[in-house]
Amino acid sequence: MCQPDRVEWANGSEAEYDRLTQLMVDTGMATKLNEKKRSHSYLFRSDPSDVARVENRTYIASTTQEQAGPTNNWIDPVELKKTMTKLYTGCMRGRTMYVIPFSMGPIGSPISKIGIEITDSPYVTANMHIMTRVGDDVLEVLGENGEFIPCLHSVGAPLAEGQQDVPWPCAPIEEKYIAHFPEENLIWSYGSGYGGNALLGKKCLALRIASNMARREGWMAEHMLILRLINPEGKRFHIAAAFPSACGKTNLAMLVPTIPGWKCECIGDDIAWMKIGADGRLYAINPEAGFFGVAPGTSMKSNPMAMRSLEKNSIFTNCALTDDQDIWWEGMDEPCDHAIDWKGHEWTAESGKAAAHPNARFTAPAAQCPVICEDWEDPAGVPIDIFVFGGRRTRTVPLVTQAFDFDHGVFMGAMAASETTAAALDVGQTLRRDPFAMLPFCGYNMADYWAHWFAMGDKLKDKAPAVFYVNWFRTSGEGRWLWPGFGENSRVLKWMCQRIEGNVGAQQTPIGNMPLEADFDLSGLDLPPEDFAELMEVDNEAFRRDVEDAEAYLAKFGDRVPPQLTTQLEALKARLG
Ligand code: OXD
Ligand code: MN
Repeated sequence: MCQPDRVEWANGSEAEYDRLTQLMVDTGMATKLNEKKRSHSYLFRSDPSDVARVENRTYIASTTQEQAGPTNNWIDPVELKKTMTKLYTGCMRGRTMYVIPFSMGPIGSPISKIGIEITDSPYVTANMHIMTRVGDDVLEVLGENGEFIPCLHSVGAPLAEGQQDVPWPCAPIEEKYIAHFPEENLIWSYGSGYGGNALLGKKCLALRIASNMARREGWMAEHMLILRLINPEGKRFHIAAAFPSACGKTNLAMLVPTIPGWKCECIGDDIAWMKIGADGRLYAINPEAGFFGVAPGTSMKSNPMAMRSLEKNSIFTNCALTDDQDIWWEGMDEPCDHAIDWKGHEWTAESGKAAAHPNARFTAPAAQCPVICEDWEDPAGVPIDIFVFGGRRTRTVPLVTQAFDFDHGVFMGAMAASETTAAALDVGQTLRRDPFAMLPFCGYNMADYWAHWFAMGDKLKDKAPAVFYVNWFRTSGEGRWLWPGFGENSRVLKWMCQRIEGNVGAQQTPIGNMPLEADFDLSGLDLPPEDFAELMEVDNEAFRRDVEDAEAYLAKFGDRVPPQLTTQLEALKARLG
């Protein structure tokens, strides 16, 4: 159907990576960075129209629209296949088709899944080397008739005989389709070469398709970082946290605690797959092998462990190129006066424009993270003690709240809302409800997904993780951040650990349990008491407005809303008075 000029099987080897990156340097798609500063690393500039996920071109093509639900775009699968087959026919002319066998999760783990991505993008192939486990050993596990998830991808830009290629081929927006056929575990992506649209193991497989499989098979596929926190006595706590895109998941995943004696290790920064283990607890693995992080704002101050993860063997997309052939972005530690910006143009600091695109990314091997857990690839996963939900809210939502119980926690996750960021191209700059940070990633009806969360809670019973809701982004009336964030977030995590250990009490408020000031570790932090009070303030009136908004939101899901959610909403209303 795609009619490529050549077909190559990817084996995941370094020689293959080097050959592909050299090919892209030769064709002008990639720039090799200064070997002394950033060894074995490359910069790419995308087409200016192809810089982020495209949510309004992302489809869940289940048999019925109800299965996809009101938060997903739906097209009849037969119709969509017809449209896309037309687009795919001949789409790889003049190009090489790469066949990439990959494993999400450690090869051979019982929680892992195998995918095969077919793509005409060498950029995608190189990124897949970092983000997943690619290679012949995947084919060995697959054997003659093992199960795999087929992922078809094309940049949608066939080349006519003798036609000169462009540095970043892609199709116009109205021809882009990021399509999922959940009943068949099938992914078809056309027209974009960027990130979550094209690296199909990530959002398409590990979240949209996997969320469907997880529901059918009784496990969970979540948009969550996974970290291990170790207290001064050496006790380990495993935390899985869901925040919308570009709200600091990568920073929290690699946190360097500021409180003495506490240590943090990273297991994953974006996706968690979780299954109930033989002991009845919930075990999580990171299905990915790399970090595809937002570059701007990442610095030695905000995330030193990420900065050290990308010192070598990394791919950069839409970052600026410095005069000494290194990368730069807004918010990096050293200022930059002159560079080539993400569009390939001369740039100076005086121009007032951004040198890197706000959704510029780094792709770095997870194994290069200095604080990666020694056992991050343990096929058994880690037992989750704590779930954290949150979003970006400049007003209303306090620094930390603990759910009264698991069902209340599910309610908190389901009602999460956040101010939007640059990770998606087309969602506008407003507050949007983003349940469990899964709004763009849940591959089926969101109301059924909430029901699945409640059902998991029923199975886990008293082994269910404790649930907390956080907001690092609250500002004062004048718009000043009230909380320093980053490493200081360890203080909030410490309180959570103390709560589940039963070492500290709490103050009961209508929205949940909150810290007693005397228990919350602020030692060594220059935080005015009035700022702390404002961070923890619960404005019942604001929450009553929030409840009204939540009710209007839930109405979209009609009678599919699980009764437990309605019960929680009514209980909150009663507590708010
Ligand atoms: C991501 C995202 O790329 O959430 O991780 O957008
Ligand atoms: Mn993400």
